[in-house]
Order: sequence, then structure tokens, then C-alpha cells
Amino acid sequence: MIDLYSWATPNGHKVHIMLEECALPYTVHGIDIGAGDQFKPEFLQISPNNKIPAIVDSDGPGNAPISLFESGAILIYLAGKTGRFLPSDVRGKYRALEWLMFQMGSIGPMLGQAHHFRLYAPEKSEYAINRYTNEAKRLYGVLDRRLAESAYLAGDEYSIADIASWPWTRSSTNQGVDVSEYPHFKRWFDAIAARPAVQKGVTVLAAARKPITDEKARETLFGATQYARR
Ligand SMILES: N[C@@H](CCC(=O)N[C@@H](CS)C(=O)NCC(=O)O)C(=O)O
Repeated sequence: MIDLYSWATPNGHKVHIMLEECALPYTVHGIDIGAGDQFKPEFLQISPNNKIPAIVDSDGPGNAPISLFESGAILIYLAGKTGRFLPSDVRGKYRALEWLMFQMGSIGPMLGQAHHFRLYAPEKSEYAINRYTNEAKRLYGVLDRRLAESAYLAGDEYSIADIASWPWTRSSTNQGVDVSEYPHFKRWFDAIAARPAVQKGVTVLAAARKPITDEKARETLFGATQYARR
């Protein structure tokens, strides 16, 4: 059985979707990151960077439990466990890992900064908003050009690279991106949005999530609580 520690955010959605796609049974534990659950010692034990998602698989390698943090590592682990969504041929596998790393290193961090400066920062910085909005548009361009060549990021098959990237692009409007300018991306986005496992995955913990508007949540995520020494 897999215990999922998560919240209804793009990084959480990646793992929710993968668990649904693989039809793996799992128990959900909500980690309310606005309320500070990510700093509880028992969560930090499995996720030392105080971020969701994390999993504990009681049936890990060698029939022993394993805990994992970092969504990319979790997706690779679940792909290995199930033999799904990571091509088995060597070239296909590295193509998928390449685009997964692109998501982890660029799409997630840069679109996250676009959200931060466009939506959450207490002062509006024109420089920061322009920088991250321009970077978001550049990254959608990279996706669009790739998806002009192939159905999915790794090639003909839907893979963990798509599962990782798609949730971040649900909020394109908040990132200042007009998806009608990226038709190949839009075709890919709509195809993935139509998958039943994706539709189910984005409902996990959705009812519990609150918008980050109150001062307590803002302080927890972006203020002194975040930077306290632990
Ligand atoms: N690279 C990490 C990023 C995870 C991440 O940024 N999680 C956010 C929610 S989307 C979080 O837990 N934030 C809480 C905090 O920073 O205290 C991953 O992909 O798992």
C-alpha cells in the first residue's frame, strides 16, 4: 500500500495523476502547506525540504518500506514499480527522462516564480513580473516546438514527462500565457485533459485547498516560518 502525503498543487497533481494512471491503491494524507503541516517533524523525516509531495510505499524494494520525496523521483519510482509510462527501449527512456528533467529544472521552478510575482508578492515588481512572464512564454514555446514534432514529449507515447509537465500548464492564464499562441501545446494539453485518470487525479484533496490569501498562509509559505532554522 502507498501512503501519499500531498496537497492539491501542481507538484502534488503529478503524483496523484500517476497513481490514478497506474491504478495503484493509495491512502491520501493531506499536508496543508498554508497551515504549516510541512514543517511537522514527522513530515520532515520523509521530506527534508519541507515540500509536498512525498510517498511511503510499504511494499518497496526487497519487500521493505521505502519513502521518497521530489515528484520527479516519485514518478520514476512508480514507473519502475509498475513498468508503465517510461519507455522500455533505451533511447525512449532517456528521451522521457530528458523532458522530465526539463520539467523539474525549468517548467516547475520558473512557472512557480511567475505565480509568485504575478499573484502572491505583496509588492508588484515590474521587473520580476516581466522576467518570469517572459520566461513562461519562452518555455511554452519550447514545449510547442517539441509537440510540433511528436504527439507527446518523449515521442509517440504518453509518459511521466507529460504527467509532470501538464499540471503546471493548467494555470497558463495566471502565468500571463495565451495558449492560443501555442497550437501544438494546446492539442497536447487537451488530449491529456481528456484522460479519466487525469480528471480524477486533479480532484484529490481539491476540496481541502484554500487560496493563499490570508496572512497566516502567506507568512508560512513566504515569511519567517519558511526560513526558521530547523
Ligand atoms: N521540486 C519539488 C518541488 C515541490 C514543491 O515546490 N512543493 C510545494 C507545493 S507545489 C510545497 O510543498 N511548498 C511548501 C513550502 O515550500 O513550504 C518537487 O517537484 O517535488
